[in-house]
Amino acid sequence: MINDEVLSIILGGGQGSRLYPLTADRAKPAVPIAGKYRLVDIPISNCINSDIKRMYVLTQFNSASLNQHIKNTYHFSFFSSAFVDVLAAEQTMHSDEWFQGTADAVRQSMHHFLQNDFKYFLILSGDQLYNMDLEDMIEKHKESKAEITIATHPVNAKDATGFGLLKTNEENVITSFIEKPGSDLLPDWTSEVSDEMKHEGRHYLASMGIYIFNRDLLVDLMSNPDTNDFGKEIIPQAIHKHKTLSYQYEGYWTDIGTIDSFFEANLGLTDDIPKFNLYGENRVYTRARILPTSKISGTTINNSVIADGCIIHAAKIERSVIGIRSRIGKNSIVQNTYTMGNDSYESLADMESKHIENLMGIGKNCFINNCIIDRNCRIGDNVRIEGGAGLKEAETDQYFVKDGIVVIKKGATIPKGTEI
Ligand code: ADQ
Ligand code: ADP
Repeated sequence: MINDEVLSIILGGGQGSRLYPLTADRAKPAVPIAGKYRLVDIPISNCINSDIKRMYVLTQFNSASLNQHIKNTYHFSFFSSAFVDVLAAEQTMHSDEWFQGTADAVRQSMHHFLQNDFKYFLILSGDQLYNMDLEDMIEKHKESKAEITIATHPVNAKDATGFGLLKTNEENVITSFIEKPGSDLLPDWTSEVSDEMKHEGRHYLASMGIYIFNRDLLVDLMSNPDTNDFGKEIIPQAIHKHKTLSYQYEGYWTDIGTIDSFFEANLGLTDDIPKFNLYGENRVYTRARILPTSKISGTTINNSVIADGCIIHAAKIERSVIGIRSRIGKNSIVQNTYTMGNDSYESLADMESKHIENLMGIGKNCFINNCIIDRNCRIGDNVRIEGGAGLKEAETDQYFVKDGIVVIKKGATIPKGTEI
C-alpha cells in the first residue's frame, strides 16, 4: 500500500558540525548507527512502516556512501510509484549557495517536489531515533482540518531550552511557540501535558521538528525568501495565521545530533530493555548485505550487541555495540564503546602487500573505554584508550575528544602501544 496523499521530505542535515568528525567526509544521513544501519534508515523506515513511500532526502553535500546506501537498499517494484531520492544542495540559475537553513533547503528543492501529485508535505528530521506511527499523525491532521500539524513531545526543564516550546488550547491547537528559549523564560511557561508526564517532571511540550503542511500553504509560505528556518521563522509566524495542531507523542524519541547524544543512543541499545526497540513488529530497514555470521571465541560478553560478519577473540566486551565485519584481537577489553566496523575484509596477505602493521579492527591486548571507533580504523596491539568525564577536548589527525568520548576518525591508524 502507498499513501498517495503524502510526500515526505527528510532533512538530512546542515553542515553536520555537531557530529564532527563523523561527518568529516560523509553526509550526515550516512553516519552508521546501531552496528549495521545508517542514520537515514530511521526516518525512512518510519515512513515505510506508515505506508508513506515517496521520499526525498535533503542533504548539504552528496557523498558516495549515502548514494550507494540508498541505491542499494531501497528497491521498490518497477510498477510502484515509491522512491527514495537524495537531493543535495545544488547550484541553479536562481541560487549558487548551500542551503541556508531547513526552510531554505525545502525552498530550493521545491521544483522537484511539485512534480509529484500529493496533498500534504510531511517534513521529518534526519537525526532522531524513534518509532512513530506517522499515518496516525496524518489522520489527526485531516480530522481536525488543521493546516499545519507539529509532532510534540513532553520534556523536562533541563532539555527544554534546546527545543522549540509550545502552548496549546483544549483542542490541541497551538497558541504560542518559542524556539529554544533561555532558561529564565521557563518558570512562566506552562504547556498542556498529562498528569503522568507532570509526575515524570516533563512539564514542557517540545516540537519534535516533525511537521505536516497542506501543500498549497507550504508553497505559499516558501514564497517569502527572507525565511530560512522552520523553527526560528516559519512556525512562530504561521501559528497566528493558520490552524496549527499539536500531535502529542509520549513514546521514546531522542535527538541524535551531537556526539554525546549519538553515543548514548547507541549504547542505550545494550540496555536490558532498550528504549528504542529494534526487535518489535515495526522493522528498521537497511542494506541487506548477506554477511556471514559472527565468529566469537574466548570472550565474555555482557549487555552488548554484535552485528554480522565479526571475528572476535577479545577477553571481554561490555556495554558495547560492535558493528559489521569488526575484528577484535586476543586479550582485548572493550567497554562502553561503539565501534562501527569495516567496509570490507582484509586478509593476512593484504597486510604484507599493503605494508601495514595491523588489519582493520582492534588489535591484541587493548583496553578501550568510552570510545566511538569510526569505520575502517586500525587500532594496534597494546593500545589503551580511556575516555571519561575528566578527559580534555583535543584533536589530532587520528582522533577527537568531545564530552569525554574519544572518537577515532574514519580510517585512522592508532599505532601499537598508544595511550589516549
Ligand atoms: P534543531 O534540531 O536545532 O531544532 P535544525 O538544526 O534546524 O534544528 O535541524 C533540524 C533538522 O534539519 C535536522 O535533521 C538537521 O540535520 C536538518 N538540517 C539543518 N539544517 C539543514 C540544511 N541546511 N539542509 C538540510 N537539512 C538541514 C528543530 C526545531 C525545533 C525542534 C527540534 C527538535 O527547530 O523547534 O524542537 O528540531 O529536534
Ligand atoms: P554499507 O556502505 O551499506 O555499509 P558495505 O559495508 O557492504 O555497505 O560496503 C561499503 C563500501 O565498501 C562499499 O563501497 C563497498 O563497495 C565497499 N566494499 C565492500 N566489500 C569490499 C571488499 N571486499 N573490498 C573492497 N571494497 C569493498
